[in-house]
Amino acid sequence: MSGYKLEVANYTGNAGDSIDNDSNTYSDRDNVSCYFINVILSVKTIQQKYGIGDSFGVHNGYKFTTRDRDNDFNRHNCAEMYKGGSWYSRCHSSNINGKYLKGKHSAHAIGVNWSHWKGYNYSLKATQKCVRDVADKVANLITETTNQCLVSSSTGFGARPSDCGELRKSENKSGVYKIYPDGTSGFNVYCDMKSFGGGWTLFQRRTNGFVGFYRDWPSYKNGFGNLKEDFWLGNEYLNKLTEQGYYKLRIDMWDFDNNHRYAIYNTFVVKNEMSGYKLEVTGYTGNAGDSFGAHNGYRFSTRDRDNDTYGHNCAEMYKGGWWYSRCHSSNLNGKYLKGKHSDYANGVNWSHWKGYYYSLKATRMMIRRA
Ligand SMILES: [Ca+2]
Repeated sequence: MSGYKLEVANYTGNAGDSIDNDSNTYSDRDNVSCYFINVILSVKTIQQKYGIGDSFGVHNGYKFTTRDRDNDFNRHNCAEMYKGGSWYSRCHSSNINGKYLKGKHSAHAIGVNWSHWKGYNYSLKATQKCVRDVADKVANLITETTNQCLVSSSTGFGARPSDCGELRKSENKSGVYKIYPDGTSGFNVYCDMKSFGGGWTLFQRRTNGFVGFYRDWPSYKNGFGNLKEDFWLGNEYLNKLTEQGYYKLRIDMWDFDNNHRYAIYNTFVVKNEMSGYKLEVTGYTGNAGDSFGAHNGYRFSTRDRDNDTYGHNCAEMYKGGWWYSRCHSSNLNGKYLKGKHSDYANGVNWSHWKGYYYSLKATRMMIRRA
């Protein structure tokens, strides 16, 4: 038994034919088939009607998961978390068997979502009666189950949130909170509950230069500074956070004239220490220019640990800890030089916006589940 493993390719059209055949297997008595047909009809309808982005292809190769059969690649049960049945991975970019929430919804990714079109907080309206019927049935079933389990599950979530996004279900004030990513006994982070929808877990902030960032490997590993002011959360924590699910990265920057620019990356992972806290970052959008994407695939370097691909030690040359290559297009952990500086590339630099001779006034790096 493959667990109804999904094989899709080439989302522009090839999926259609095999989907038609499968749709004949629909049976009201068989829940799995119900899920199956619902997904298939929805995908087809959505793609044909709107010609929208491929939020389904990434599910290719994964097994089908339901609330009572966890076949996904997340430590938790994606079906349970996102209230559907699907070929969840870790967990989803589309959730068309999610709850039928009729448009905008506040809880993350539990609706009939198609992330590349409407994001994770908009539940689609099904266009075919058959789909709608199945969706309603699933929704009813889940509502019943949720009601039965309400006490234990809500207590569980509130007590051990895996990140600031989950914590936002019970807290709406920005500040320092303890979170419990997978495989940890918990640690403190700063949560931004206001900006851009809130639920952001901060891992870097520069505002005034009082905290020095020219530090060694253990400092960058375990973090330093003050979570309420300037700090680096720590590569170890960053690894634990970003490996427990899909995260996007948001970077905000300000210059000394109080201009603001930002960069968002749709995927962001920091691998473990064995890998050198290797960076995976892709999918830039924003108005600051892409000065971080070029660091994708590189390991972290500090003044005492040269993991870069340059002949000399970039961290030592440019006075920071970063995912240096040969060496950088951004250096947000560089020296706090307050605007224009004469030494090349050793400030808090973001080359695509301010070049290599301007050190930014403030920066903030934060993550939220994608
Ligand atoms: Ca080197």
